[in-house]
Amino acid sequence: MIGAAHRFVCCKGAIDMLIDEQGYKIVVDVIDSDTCDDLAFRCHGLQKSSAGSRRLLDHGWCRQVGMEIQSKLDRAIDSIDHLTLVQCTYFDKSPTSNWLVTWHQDCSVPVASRVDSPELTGWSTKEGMTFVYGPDELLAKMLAVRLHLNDSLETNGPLRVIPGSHRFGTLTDAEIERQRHESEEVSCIVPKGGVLAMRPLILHASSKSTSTVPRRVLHFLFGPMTLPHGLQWAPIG
Ligand SMILES: O=C(O)CCC(=O)C(=O)O
Repeated sequence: MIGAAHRFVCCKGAIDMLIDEQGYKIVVDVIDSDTCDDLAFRCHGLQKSSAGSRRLLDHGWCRQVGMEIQSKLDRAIDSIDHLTLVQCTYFDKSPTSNWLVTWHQDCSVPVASRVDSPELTGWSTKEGMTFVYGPDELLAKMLAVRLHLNDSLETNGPLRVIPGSHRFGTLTDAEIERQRHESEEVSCIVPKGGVLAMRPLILHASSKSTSTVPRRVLHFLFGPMTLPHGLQWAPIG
């Protein structure tokens, strides 16, 4: 079922309720347009010299933007100041770099090193970083904040979400299929400089762009200060 594109404008209190109940929230006018252009320029330069796009926090300017966004959202998202910045990924979708992602949840978190525990699964290494599937109680506390460096439109492959799907924890493939057919999806239309804050467990997908307008996003991941099972966040910087 396809629902209308939704845009919620934040106000304190309501936003946390939306994130907790719906699993996502759009906040407009977080970063100004010139800064977005500057960030897009920096990211473009990086892509030329590096295939990697998950290691943006290696760069001081990106850490600074992440912290600035965190502080700007402080009044809009009650809980964000209790979280710490753990990763940033750059997504660049355009006519020359066009792609889609099928419905999934973000279950992997970047950690400093492997910990042997029967409760920890899904270990992987990507771009030299160690990832593990976060236990549900950890993933439920995490927040992804996607800064839009361009307008995200219906036509340039916006993120689509199934509101409320984060509340069911990590889903099996069959459960994802069921959610897809039984629940309404929403396109997250976010103007340039705005952010989409979302729980990583919310089911999300995106289609290929059919537009000439690029859709570039810095996807910041925030998590709680302490981790279970002796894990530690991957060092940043
Ligand atoms: O930006 C997109 O379209 C996809 C992002 C995504 O799938 C993710 O963050 O896991």
